Order: sequence, then C-alpha cells, then structure tokens
Amino acid sequence: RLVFTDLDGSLLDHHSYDFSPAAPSLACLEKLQIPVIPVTSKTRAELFSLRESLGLIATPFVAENGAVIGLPPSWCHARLDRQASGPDGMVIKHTGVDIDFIRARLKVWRKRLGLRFTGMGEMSIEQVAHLTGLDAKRASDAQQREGCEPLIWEDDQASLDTFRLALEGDGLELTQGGRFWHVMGRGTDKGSAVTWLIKRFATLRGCTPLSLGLGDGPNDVTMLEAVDQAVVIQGMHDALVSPQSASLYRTQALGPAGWAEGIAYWWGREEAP
Ligand code: 2M8
Ligand code: MG
Ligand code: MG
Repeated sequence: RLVFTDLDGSLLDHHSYDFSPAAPSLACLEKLQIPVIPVTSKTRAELFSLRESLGLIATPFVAENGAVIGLPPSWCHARLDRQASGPDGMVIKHTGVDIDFIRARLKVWRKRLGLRFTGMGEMSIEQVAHLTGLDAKRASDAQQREGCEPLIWEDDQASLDTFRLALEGDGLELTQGGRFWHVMGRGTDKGSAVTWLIKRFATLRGCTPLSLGLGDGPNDVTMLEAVDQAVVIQGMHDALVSPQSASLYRTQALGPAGWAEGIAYWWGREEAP
C-alpha cells in the first residue's frame, strides 16, 4: 500500500502548518511500513526540513506540483537512475520546464497583455512571509523554485482566461493552490507524478500497490484521480471540482484532523491506522 498526500490544508493546517492531529495516524502507518509520500506545491528546499519533522525521510516526495520528484535509494532503479544528486542522498528528477523559461514568459505576457499579477520570484522575503504566514527562513525556501512559479492574481477573471490561453501557446499551464495560482509545464501535475511513482513501485516490487490519496485543493484533483481510494479534505475550496473517482470520501474535519479521518475511513481505526 502507498499513501500520497498534499501538505498545506491537508496533512498540515492551512494557517499554522501544524500536523499534530494527524501524528497518531502517521505513526501507525510507519509501524505498518506503509510509505507516506508528500505531493505538494512546496519546493525541494522547503521539503528538506519538513520531511524530517514529519518523519518522512525514507519515502519519495513530489515537489512543485509534480515538476520535481525525489527518490530515496530504496526506490531507485539500478540502470534507470543517475547517482543521488540531492544533499540528502535523494535522486532528483525534473519532469517539466525550467523556472527561468517560465519566469521569462510571465514577464512577456504581463507586458504584452497589460496584466496585473506578482510572481513569487519578484516578491521580497517579507512579502512572501506576510502572504503565507511562513517565517523568513521558510519563506526564502519557498522562493527556491525549479519548475513551478506561484503568483498572486491581481486582475479580473476574463484576463485570467486570456492569460491561460497565452500560456498554452508556450507549453505552460495554470493550476490553483490554496493561496496562489501556479504556472508550470504542460502535462506536469500531481497526478502524472503519482502515476509515475506507482509504476516505479510496481517495477521494483513486481506488484501493483493499493494507493490512497488525500488533498484539499484544485491542484490535487489529478492526484485524486490517479489513486485507487481518494479523500477530499474539507477546506478553503468549497467549489473543488469533483474528482472523477468512484472511491471518494469527503471529510467533515479540516486539515490534519480531516487527514486522520480520511485514513481511518478507508483503512479502519484498529487493524490498520
Ligand atoms: C504555495 O503553495 C500553496 C499550496 O496550496 C498555495 O498555493 O497556497 C507555495 O508557494 C509553497 O511553496 C508554499 O510553501 C505555500 C505556503 O503557503 O504556498
Ligand atoms: Mg492543499
Ligand atoms: Mg498543495
């Protein structure tokens, strides 16, 4: 079995980034040796410290909405993967488009179409900290982007539609997180990264795992569609488009309490988590 989870608003509280209500379920999953794989908009730099506090250092991770995948040695393939390139011994894969290209195209379209938005790379650390509630160190880590640029949209809905079309021509697409819009390469999304990891697991172990996914935002829909059992965590996005999953549970509780509720719903409280 495998668990794929969004962080902000799901395993972590949307405002405080606390995960204590989910800690007993996490401990239980660890005891059962079920990998919990973070699938997030956050950067590799943010995950470096977060994975340690969550106790998720031996599992893969998906950063920047699928643009970056990290594999621990146990998930590596002797012939398909390069040597570990991350500071923490992880093999890092970049699936999408380089951040410099994304940022350059954002500037072009803002000027040509007269749009109003601010990219995270253009903000000061103080601005990012103010918008997200992260401390200065974490805000600076959030700015270390490789393949996905978050932005604050300051224009109207019609302009957003035009913007989306303009990006399409560049091979880029837009998705929505809890606070920001995110721009990344077309075909890069959480669902594709999750599908890739499930396939890798099957290649290495010789069996297809039962997969459970948990998320709260529009950028989680592709992930929830890629797993066998899905949990939509109640949160900031009431209008979250229903994932096309037959096996979908919607939680009553928010954030990490909803996370524990979702795990218990699918896998029970006693025998499993
Ligand atoms: C951004 O991601 C969240 C994900 O839902 C958002 O759009 O609100 C990213 O910049 C991420 O790197 C950062 O940690 C997070 C902080 O709230 O915001
Ligand atoms: Mg979220
Ligand atoms: Mg997220």
